[in-house]
Amino acid sequence: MKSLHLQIRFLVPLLATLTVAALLALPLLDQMTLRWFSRDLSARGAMVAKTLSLAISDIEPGAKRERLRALLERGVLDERLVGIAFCSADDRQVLSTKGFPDTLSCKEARDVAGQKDPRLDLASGAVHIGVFPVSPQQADSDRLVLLHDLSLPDRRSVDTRRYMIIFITILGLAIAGITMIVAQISWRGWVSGMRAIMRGEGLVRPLLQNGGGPAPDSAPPELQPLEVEIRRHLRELEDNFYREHGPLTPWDPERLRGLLRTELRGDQVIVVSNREPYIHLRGPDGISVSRPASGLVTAVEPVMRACSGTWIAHGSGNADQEVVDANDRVAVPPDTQDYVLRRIWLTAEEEEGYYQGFANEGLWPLCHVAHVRPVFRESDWAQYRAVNQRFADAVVAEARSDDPVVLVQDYHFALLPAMVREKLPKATIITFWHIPWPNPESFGICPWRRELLQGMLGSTILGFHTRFHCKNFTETVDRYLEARIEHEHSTISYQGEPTLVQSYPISIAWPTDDERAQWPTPAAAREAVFARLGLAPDTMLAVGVDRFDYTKGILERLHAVERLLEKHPEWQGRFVIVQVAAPTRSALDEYREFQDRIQRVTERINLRFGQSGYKPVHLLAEHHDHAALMALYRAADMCVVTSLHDGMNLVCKEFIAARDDEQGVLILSRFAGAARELPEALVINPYHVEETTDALHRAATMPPQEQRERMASLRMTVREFNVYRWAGRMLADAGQWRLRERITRRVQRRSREGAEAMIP
Ligand code: GDG
Repeated sequence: MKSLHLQIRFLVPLLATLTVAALLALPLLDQMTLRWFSRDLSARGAMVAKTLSLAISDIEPGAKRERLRALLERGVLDERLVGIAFCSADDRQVLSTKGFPDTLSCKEARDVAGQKDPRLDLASGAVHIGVFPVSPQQADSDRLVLLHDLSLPDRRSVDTRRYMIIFITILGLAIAGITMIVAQISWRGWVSGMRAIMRGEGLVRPLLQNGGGPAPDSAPPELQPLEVEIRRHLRELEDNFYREHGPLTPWDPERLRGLLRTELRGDQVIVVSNREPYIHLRGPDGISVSRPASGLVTAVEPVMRACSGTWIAHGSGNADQEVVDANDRVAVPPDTQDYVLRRIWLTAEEEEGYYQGFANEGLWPLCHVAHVRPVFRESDWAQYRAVNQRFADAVVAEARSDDPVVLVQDYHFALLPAMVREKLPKATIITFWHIPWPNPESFGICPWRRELLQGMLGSTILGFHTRFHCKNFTETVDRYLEARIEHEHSTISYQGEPTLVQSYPISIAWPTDDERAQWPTPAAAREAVFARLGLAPDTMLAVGVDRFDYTKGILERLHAVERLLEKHPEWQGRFVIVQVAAPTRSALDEYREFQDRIQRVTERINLRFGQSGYKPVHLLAEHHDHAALMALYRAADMCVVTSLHDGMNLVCKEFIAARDDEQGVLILSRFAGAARELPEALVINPYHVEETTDALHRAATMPPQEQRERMASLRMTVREFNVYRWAGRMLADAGQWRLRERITRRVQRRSREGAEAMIP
């Protein structure tokens, strides 16, 4: 019914258009028909006149008048001729036939005949007048005037008009009928096509199937552009919804706690790391608490807050011993006391050998392959083994059951998993390697490569940031140990004990609404930062936040800034990079030399491009508190991460989380694990100074709308792939593993009991 209504609405204008066209066309058609007839009559008249002229020339002069009359009377026997007159050269009528009107003179006839339409309306009807010379060769020839009846053409014209109206009406009705049928069919197709699209059939189905041919039930071709358009709009709506609301079941502390309650049944969680999450320091005003600059701490702390376990770490603060209890424990964080920090004390020799020596001079450069030679000393290795054992003993001492969940953090404890496994065979040991894992050849230069691999394979689960690192590790084991590798299940079985090797990209805790409420607005942050650093209001501000480490690509970053000022002089006086370089490992020569070098390069660039009140590089080589970092992130126009090699890099994720105004550009090294998750950043090769320079320029000139698009997308990723997901996925895998272990043990026990019962 609805479609009929629609079609009538469509047909009425169509019929109206046809009627108007017919009304306009008919007079034209009339005129045209009459013109044809007129031309036809002229030709016909000429022929009759010629015949008569020949006959007239044969008449003898004596019999002329009578013979002429008889000739003309014979001529008018033709039904279409009304009358004929014979006129002399001086327009005198010599004689005329009966039908020739008396009122029509030769002169008038000649005048009418000379017109375009030689038509004359008489009382008896309309006539066509033709005037023809009897002897065309003579200038003063006598003339014949022929009057043709025009009623016939008029009648024909009326007939033509009637036929035309009938024809146009039939044509109109036929067009309308066909249109109705086609419209009916297309309308049904459209409606069903649109319904299919709205149901999502045309949207979720792949458009191409079977080697590139269209999907058999894809939308009809005329609907495909519409389908593409609807698909795009729906995707945009979906994206906006997703951006605003996040995933339907987001990973947050509550979900993580739920997982610990259900999948791990509240089992004890013990974290082991070198760096402690809180450092107690004695200063002139008494004891204060500080948070170290460490990606590991940034990531693991929120997880511990959620699961209330025990964190075992090296007590490195000068007031640490003063605040612990008799078992070297202290509840942290100071305000909420969510979990227990168990501190391990290291002697100066232990710290030097295990931490500075083997871990930081050996394993750190070994795994980063950042063109700094690893140093391996026998004495460092001995300390490394001893300290790993001390921490392993502490884990055993802290365990309240024989099967705790132990989270081992980083390259400082490669040997610890096997050591704990020896004492607590049923423990679930999850080791997470926060730094990259190199290829087998690079790792092979370590004299104790086999021992390190054996130690790590004491883990139940071994996690890296990226699949690429997992692959490198598996290949390294394949190269140096006798182990069974099952690529399909991502497991390595060494001496009959399986280890799951998986990638778990680490992240940050997404800021809560309460946290965000404490933040200054970007404008206020900018004002404060600009005032503190004495920057001009039109400054284009880039920030870098790193530990002062040679792997972070700080030198390459400075070279790119220098090149930018050379290549684009318009930025001189306006482009500023603020580089936070938190002091780290300064006891090591390699670090001291690197840090000195950065100081020198900074001074050189500032000397070269600085002006009164302007220096392009602000190197802040000191530890900043969290609020100061937030202010910088929010004040900046761009954040620059140029690591030469980085397991993940959390600074880029912190910058993204800080930009709830969806402004600011992230420049990110492709050698940071984060680059695999954050392609909307400007991804660069930090070794290529020109490329980084161009990225700085592009970031500085990027329109706000593009910044918004990129930042919104980055924020969506970091919010969803947060640190609770990182921990949750590892703990969920651990939970499944424990379930399988329990079932296997039950099955084995029952079959053993069954076998014993069989013995008489
Ligand atoms: C390792 C891997 C991986 C820096 N300066 C200050 C400060 N920081 C904080 C940052 C950030 C953290 O330190 C650095 O994290 P990164 O991830 O960049 O780097 P690493 O410390 O090298 O961490 C790395 C990480 O482990 C986690 O697995 O991503 O690839 O190398 O959170 O904000 N914090 C404070 N003051 C500073 O001056 N408070």
